[in-house]
Amino acid sequence: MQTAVITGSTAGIGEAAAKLLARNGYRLIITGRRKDKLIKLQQELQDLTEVLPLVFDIRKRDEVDRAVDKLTSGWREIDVLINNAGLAAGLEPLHEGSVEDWEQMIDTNVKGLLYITRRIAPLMIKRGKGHIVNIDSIAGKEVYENGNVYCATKHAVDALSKGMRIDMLRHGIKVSMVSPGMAETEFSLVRFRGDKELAKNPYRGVEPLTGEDVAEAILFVLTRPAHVNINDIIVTPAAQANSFYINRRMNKNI
Ligand code: NDP
Ligand code: 8X3
Repeated sequence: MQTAVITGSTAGIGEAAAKLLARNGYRLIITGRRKDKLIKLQQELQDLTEVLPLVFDIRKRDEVDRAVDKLTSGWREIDVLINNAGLAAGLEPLHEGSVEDWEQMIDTNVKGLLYITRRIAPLMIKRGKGHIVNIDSIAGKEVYENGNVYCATKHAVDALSKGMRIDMLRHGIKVSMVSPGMAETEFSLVRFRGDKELAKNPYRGVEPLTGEDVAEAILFVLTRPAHVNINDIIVTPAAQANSFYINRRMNKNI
């Protein structure tokens, strides 16, 4: 049985990935700040697999270190790390942006990813095997208006994934990316600070991806034969060509 760590498992893509991996026989370490959500997910999945919830804020290096230090020897045998925790905060032109939002995005999407990878990659290297899957975005491939800092953090995830793949090569650790387009999760609600009306805007006239759609791509990446590595999967709704072109009339139900 393989053990997978999924950061940001309390909602959206991470939660869907936890459910799909549990159904596919993975043992799970689920993480996030919201303890109640992690406990609920653990209870939901406990008949399928063993689940260890770890509550920490990925922006806080000491919390990440403490969580990894506390793992018992069995749980330190980690086969898969899914670096998923992340967010966009705000959608403003750079000169009107909030410095607090920038710091939150950089601290979570870039520094948080680095903190946890720095602790888990050596455990994989010691065992001579492992697979790191970084959740990037189409925002990590192209920059769109007002996306400035979020896009920069996702471009950083793209660059870090490429760098990690090179550094891990000699250790037999695979490094992949899954790069989604528009997925309806808590993402927009977080970006627009809980404003439900604004949060619906991006999905107007479109059938977006679900967390489950992205989880399917993650599972595909994880289940390739040992000699195959998927470097990146860019997955968008059928109605989205890229960050700029969206067919808002394609969803006939709207
Ligand atoms: P959600 O808001 O639904 O989920 C985000 C997850 O990240 C939550 O579990 C949240 O947990 C966790 N998280 C956020 N901040 C922290 C923190 N400081 N410490 C620990 N955990 C944190 O969003 P998605 O599922 O959509 O996003 C997941 C990833 O997918 C992100 O990296 C995002 O950039 C990427 N992505 C999303 C797309 C979309 O359209 N939805 C498209 C492309 C990429 P908690 O709040 O409990 O801490
Ligand atoms: C999330 C997708 O297009 O809102 O990474 O930036 S987008």
